Amino acid sequence: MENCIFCKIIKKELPCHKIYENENVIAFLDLNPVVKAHTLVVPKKHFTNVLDCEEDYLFEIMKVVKKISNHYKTKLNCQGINILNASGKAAQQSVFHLHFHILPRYDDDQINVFPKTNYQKEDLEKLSSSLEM
Ligand code: DGP
Repeated sequence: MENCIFCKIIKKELPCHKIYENENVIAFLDLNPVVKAHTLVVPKKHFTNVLDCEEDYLFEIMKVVKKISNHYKTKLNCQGINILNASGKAAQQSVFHLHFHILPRYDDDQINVFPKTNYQKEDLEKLSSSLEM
């Protein structure tokens, strides 16, 4: 992928602040961190997002997500971790190379990644039967 910024980082054509790397996955600090140690976990193979990612590859990525999350729990003494992914523009994806965000969290950090809204609850019974796969 010629113009993909994360492909360029993977190929070492652009710098990054690397936390971890193996054969399939690289993890580095986000350039626009929401919290301290905001980290991106990125497959070395180019996928646009979760929707087109091979399942086996997804497993390799999640193994690294878990490894780094546990590392941060010990190293940073954080009390929680958010693992976030944006798949698609409507979901606020801005870099179209699959990645997962790891956000170390603290009880008193005042960050709200799940804001309360006035969204009207639907009839969940109806909704679930219409969505059942
Ligand atoms: P998303 O909006 O979910 O697609 O997240 C993309 C993230 O990537 C965003 O938090 C900022 C970060 N980012 C964009 N360009 C670069 C870059 O060149 N280097 C690094 N380290 N992070 C980047």
